[in-house]
Amino acid sequence: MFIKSIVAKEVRDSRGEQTIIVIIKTSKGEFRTSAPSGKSTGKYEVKPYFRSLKEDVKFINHLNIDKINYLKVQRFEDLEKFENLVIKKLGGNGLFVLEASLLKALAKENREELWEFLIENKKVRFPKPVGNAIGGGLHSKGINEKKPDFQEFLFIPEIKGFKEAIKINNLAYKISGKLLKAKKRNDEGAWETEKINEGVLNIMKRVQETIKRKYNKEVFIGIDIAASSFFNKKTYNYENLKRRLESKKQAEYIIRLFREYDLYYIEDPLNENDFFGFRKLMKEIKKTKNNKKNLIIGDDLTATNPLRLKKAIKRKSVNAIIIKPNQIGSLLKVKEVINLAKKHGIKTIISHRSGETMDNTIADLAVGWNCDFIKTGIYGKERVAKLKRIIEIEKSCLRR
Ligand code: 2PG
Ligand code: MG
Repeated sequence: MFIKSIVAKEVRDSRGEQTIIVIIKTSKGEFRTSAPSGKSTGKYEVKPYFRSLKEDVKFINHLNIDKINYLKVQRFEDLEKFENLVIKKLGGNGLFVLEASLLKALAKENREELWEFLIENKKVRFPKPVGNAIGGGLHSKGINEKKPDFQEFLFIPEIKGFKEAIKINNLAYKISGKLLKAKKRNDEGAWETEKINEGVLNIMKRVQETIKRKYNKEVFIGIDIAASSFFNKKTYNYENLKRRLESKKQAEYIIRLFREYDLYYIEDPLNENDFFGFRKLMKEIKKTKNNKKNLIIGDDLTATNPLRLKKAIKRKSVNAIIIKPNQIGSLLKVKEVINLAKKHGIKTIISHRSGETMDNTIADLAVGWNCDFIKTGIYGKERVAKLKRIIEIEKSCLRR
């Protein structure tokens, strides 16, 4: 592959904040990737930029292209040679967009799409969608100064076929909005509400029942508690519930919700250092006899970092992990985390961030790397861009 130019620029994300885009030009075309940004970012994520966005942009614009072409990067594994040139000078966002654009260019060289270039066993499996329908926490402003403390209320359709599953999530979203009489949406396009935690879960139950009754389809309920965002040294401070819970009580509260609402998916129920608390929840869900494999998921806990996942595996803290490429930056590391998870039977959930762009790279990564789920919103062009991309891939596979 012969690179003609590499250009980095600042662009705005869905929150109107500045982020980075990288465009690589080769004789085969132009390949671009832009980065998302989190609001409930974890302590163990790498910084999005090495010193600042401006400096990452400048560094990329000054890369020595002859030197990069000399490396002869051809396969995914060759990324290592390239990474050595840049890894110490870029933050997670800068590194991710640069590497992703490079991979897209490489894929084209092979006359492949990114997902095809990445896939190893040629057996295409599609992820299941995890759709954020109702919001709270740091992503929401709330209504009349009230909002759920939990950050996301998610629907996960138990249906074959990605396109069909998306239809069910759209229905779940619409019915939720109606039952809540919602008018406003938050950062991720999820409904804003003044209902608090269980109030929202009651609505979700009704949505679930309606979908079963009217459409004869199954949809599971999930939450992202994003517990680190309201944990303060010793206690979980429920501002909206006006309650403080110590760690033990927090775990008990979540276990109660898990039983009462038959929660299938529980993300970051405890703070990002509490590997043993997570383990307690894992033990609890194992005791439950039902026909689904309930998920205890690490996001801030694991931060897409192989070392943190190793720790979580050793302590039996999670059975699923959120994968956000810009939490670590290096796509080699992202792949390493995914491989490690698979080796240990841990489900992988590739995820958007609350601040997004129209970029759909995570859709290709999800299919190419055989992830079990993809978490994005249900509503809003930046979220739908990712869903559409998977539907497009699904369609192209059906045609073959
Ligand atoms: C999360 C994400 C995405 P943020 O916690 O899972 O929904 O939020 O991007 O703000 O970290
Ligand atoms: Mg999360």
